[in-house]
Amino acid sequence: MIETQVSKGIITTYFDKLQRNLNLDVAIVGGGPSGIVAAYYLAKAGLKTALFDRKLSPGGGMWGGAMMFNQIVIQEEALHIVKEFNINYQSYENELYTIDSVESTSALLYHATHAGATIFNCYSVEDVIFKNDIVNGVVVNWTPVLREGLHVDPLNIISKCVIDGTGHDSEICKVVARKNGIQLATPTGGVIGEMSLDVAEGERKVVEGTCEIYPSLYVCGMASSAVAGTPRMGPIFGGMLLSGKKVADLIIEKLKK
Ligand code: 48F
Repeated sequence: MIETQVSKGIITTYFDKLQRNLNLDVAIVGGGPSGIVAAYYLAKAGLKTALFDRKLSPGGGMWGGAMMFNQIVIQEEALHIVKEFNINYQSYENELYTIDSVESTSALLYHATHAGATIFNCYSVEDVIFKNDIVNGVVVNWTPVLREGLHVDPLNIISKCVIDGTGHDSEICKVVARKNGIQLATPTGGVIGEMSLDVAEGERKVVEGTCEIYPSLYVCGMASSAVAGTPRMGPIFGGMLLSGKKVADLIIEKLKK
């Protein structure tokens, strides 16, 4: 019966995929621009990478441009990433470029999965696994379970490194700080905070904010800015793309040693 075949095709291949991703090199929490770019470069480097996003449609704040005007502005420094993802772009002014938010979000998602990263949508990361004070994985549950407040236990995903790409809420950093009774500080030099401060001061400079904020926990995108407690950045995305590539580079260097 074709009906049974279709159901079986979905169920068996989905659970194969889930089983293959129970032990990872890198678990990325959050499918905004920074997390998806990180997923692409990590998978391209041959690392076993999965990205978890609580929404049905990953992409974070990218789909809507700003105020749902679906155009995105990026700085020239990030143009090589736009080209790598084969996204059309237009030169605007002052070394700024514009891209279509729908084209670019779908391009990021397509190239990340095509490079070998697995994206799990409708997954919320609700906790972090530690082994000997080192972050060693994430605890996931269905977003609808959490939304409904159902009493259903989550599942564990073991991972050598975890990336917090949850945007302004920096949810994973908050969990790690709370569980350890500590405050997560930015590294000396304050690179993380500069990302938003520069824009707040009206400059067009772009900073690729990221770091290993706790052993084996990395932070990228707006989460890194939020951890630093700096003002919210305007809707300009070059830093998000560069931050995703930079966090991938840091992890590739660490894991490939
Ligand atoms: O906020 P978001 O787009 O992350 P980003 O990569 O980019 C920020 C820009 O979009 C924009 C900006 C640029 O100037 O300021 O805001 O830093 O995407 C974060 C994603 O994380 C998901 C959420 O659904 C969103 O798609 N997310 C947040 N918390 C969790 C999560 C969680 N606990 N588990 C799974 N996904």
